[in-house]
Amino acid sequence: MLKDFYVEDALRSPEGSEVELLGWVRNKRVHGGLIFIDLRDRTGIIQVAVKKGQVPEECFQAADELKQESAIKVRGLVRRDPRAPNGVEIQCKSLEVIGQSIDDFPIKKGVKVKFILDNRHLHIRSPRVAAIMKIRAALLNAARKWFQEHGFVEIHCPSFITAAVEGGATLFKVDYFGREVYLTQSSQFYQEAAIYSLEKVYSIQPSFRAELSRTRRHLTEFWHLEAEIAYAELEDLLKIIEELFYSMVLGVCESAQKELELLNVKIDPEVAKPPYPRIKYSEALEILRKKGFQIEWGDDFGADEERELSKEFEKPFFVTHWPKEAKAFYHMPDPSNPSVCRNADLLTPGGFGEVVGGGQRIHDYNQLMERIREEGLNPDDYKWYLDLRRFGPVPHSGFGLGVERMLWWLLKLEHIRDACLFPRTPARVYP
Ligand code: NSS
Repeated sequence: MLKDFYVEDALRSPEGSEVELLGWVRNKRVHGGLIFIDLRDRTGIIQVAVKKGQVPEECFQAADELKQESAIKVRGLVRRDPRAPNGVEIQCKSLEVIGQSIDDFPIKKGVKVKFILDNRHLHIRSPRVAAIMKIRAALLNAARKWFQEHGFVEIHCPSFITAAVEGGATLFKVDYFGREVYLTQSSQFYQEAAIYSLEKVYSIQPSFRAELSRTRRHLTEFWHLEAEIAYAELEDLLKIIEELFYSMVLGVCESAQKELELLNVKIDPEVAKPPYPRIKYSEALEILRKKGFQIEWGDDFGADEERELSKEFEKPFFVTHWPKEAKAFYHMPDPSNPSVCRNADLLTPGGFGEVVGGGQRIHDYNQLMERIREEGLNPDDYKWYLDLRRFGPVPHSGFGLGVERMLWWLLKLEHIRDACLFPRTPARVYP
């Protein structure tokens, strides 16, 4: 029983044609001898009318007893009817129960957020969640297409690691056969190793952060789209990021129109059209101080600062040249002003904030060693990473984009967890 006919096909079928549909009962309304079933599948919802006398009695009985989310097979005739949702109704000729729901479906209107999250495995059947997941897939399809067209090789990196990429404070510890290792925060270091053979690489895989921040934009496990490019300097990198970002937004607009409509989200791709404004950290600091933030030179921006700063912009924008102390040790100090680095964050407008972090890496062995020592890190922990600077180092740059962060902004989601099928936050590892 391989399914090859869907609700969207039925909606397009000519008046009077006979169709067979497999789906789930989204909703049921009984009006005496007439039962309306909203049948749901991956492509949409269609109304099925089951009329006493027009179907075998056992089918009518089965329809009458159906509970929400039962799986059914329906055969019937396509009828245009302006009263039906979508303007089409199936006049049922036969109905078969494939999988019975043995209880009342627990997800109902008015239930609490916690209850919905505890029942995420059932809640994801909602058309809204399905639409978000399809848009998420469209976003990554567009990214892969862009990378392929630009000569990047997709690689896959380990998740068990032995030393921090983005600082020790957010490392998840894992007992690895009695040895303490960590879950990776970023594939960057492996990508840096890979460019010495593949030159332009990208990966899309989970990263982990033991961040106790209960904000609308932090997950403990998120999907990280990262790329690393040999010979690229900061300016080259910013162009790559904005071109990729734009093509991802365009990709969603082109291939997920139906889903955007379902979510009632309108995206104007012009918003994401390069070039993006670029401001230096020092300028961002000025803006924030004028807005009343008491923020010291060298501080990284928190959620509040990012939100307020990003309200000043209509387009995604880069904040470049961050002080050394605000970011990780691997960022290349700017030769013309070594207190800042050749790095950049991309922030989205309208209060959403950082979506991409990246920059040019230190490729000189001694300079990297000096920064590792300066940060009080143990060079032994970074032995293989330092090794990359011992054999033919070249300038290179890269970035990481938070997939859920981008969706959060693009779809103006209430919370970043809405961008995940099964979100992981400090309070949630179930289901
Ligand atoms: O810490 S980042 O800013 N940068 C890196 O990890 C680099 N090592 C990436 C690289 O250059 N290859 O994280 C990058 C992005 C950041 O802009 C967010 O969009 C996302 O990863 N990110 C997160 N998303 C959701 N939840 C959490 N906790 C989170 N942390 C980072």
